[in-house]
Amino acid sequence: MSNLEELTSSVIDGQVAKAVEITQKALSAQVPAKEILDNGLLPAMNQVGSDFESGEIFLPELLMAGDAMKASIALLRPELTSTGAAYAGKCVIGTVEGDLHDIGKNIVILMLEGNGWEVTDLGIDVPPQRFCDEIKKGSYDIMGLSSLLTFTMPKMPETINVLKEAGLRNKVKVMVGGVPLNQSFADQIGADAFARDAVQAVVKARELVNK
Ligand code: B12
Repeated sequence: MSNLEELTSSVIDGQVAKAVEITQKALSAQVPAKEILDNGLLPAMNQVGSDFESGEIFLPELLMAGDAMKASIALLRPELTSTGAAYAGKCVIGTVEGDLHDIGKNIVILMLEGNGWEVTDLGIDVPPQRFCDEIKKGSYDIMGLSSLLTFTMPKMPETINVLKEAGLRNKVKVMVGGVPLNQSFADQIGADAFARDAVQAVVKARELVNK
């Protein structure tokens, strides 16, 4: 088994210390952080997602896998964010109210930061008004909303409406993402962009400020 395959299994098994150790070893062996993310960590999340769906694992295992994933990503952060890219713009991002998923959002943040974006992270379970207050405060180019749950997706149009009511909708572009979303949902709620993953998020963010 290669080291990255071993990393995948340690995340699936929720072995935080082992996942951290393998990640550290891979980084010391000059394996690029992006490769560790794409080939070691992300396959683990796909696997636990389908195991959870099919009832092979339950919430505690899902939580442990999430913890192992987050601990490993933390080690990749310095390399993923230090690309020396030119300043691209300012973005505020958060996971919508009722939703506690943040692994994907955090990867989007790493990629944006690595591509010259200044990012304010509002965290998880962010109420619409909290986004609105932040837009009022800062001169943001983009507001990013994440939702991994079908039942928290309606919080996205709700957040956009709160912005509209405050007269702030035209101050910022809205970019949405999360596994249950698609372009037609983004169009339907009046978002300016949808990105299916972190790489696309960087591309779409650049397009939004160049428009
Ligand atoms: C890990 C995980 C958890 C962890 C989260 C840990 C954490 N800190 O995030 C824990 C254990 C807490 C959890 C809890 C729950 N979960 Co969960 N979870 C997952 C799992 C397995 C992986 C999610 C993940 O991190 N993927 C990896 C990342 C990298 O991918 P991603 O999130 O999709 O992000 C990428 C893109 O979507 C995009 N993106 C994401 N955000 C944004 C934002 C912007 C602005 C942009 C542009 C792009 C973008 O870019 C990212 C990077 O490429 C998914 C299954 C799956 N396959 O998605 C289920 C899943 C999302 N969970 C699910 C469920 C049901 C739950 C619970 C309700 C379970 C329960 N019974 O309690 C709770 C809900 C708690 C809550 N209120 O939020 C369901 C949702 C089903 C649905 N239709 O809504 C899923 C799909 C599992 C399943 N197949 O049933 N979960």
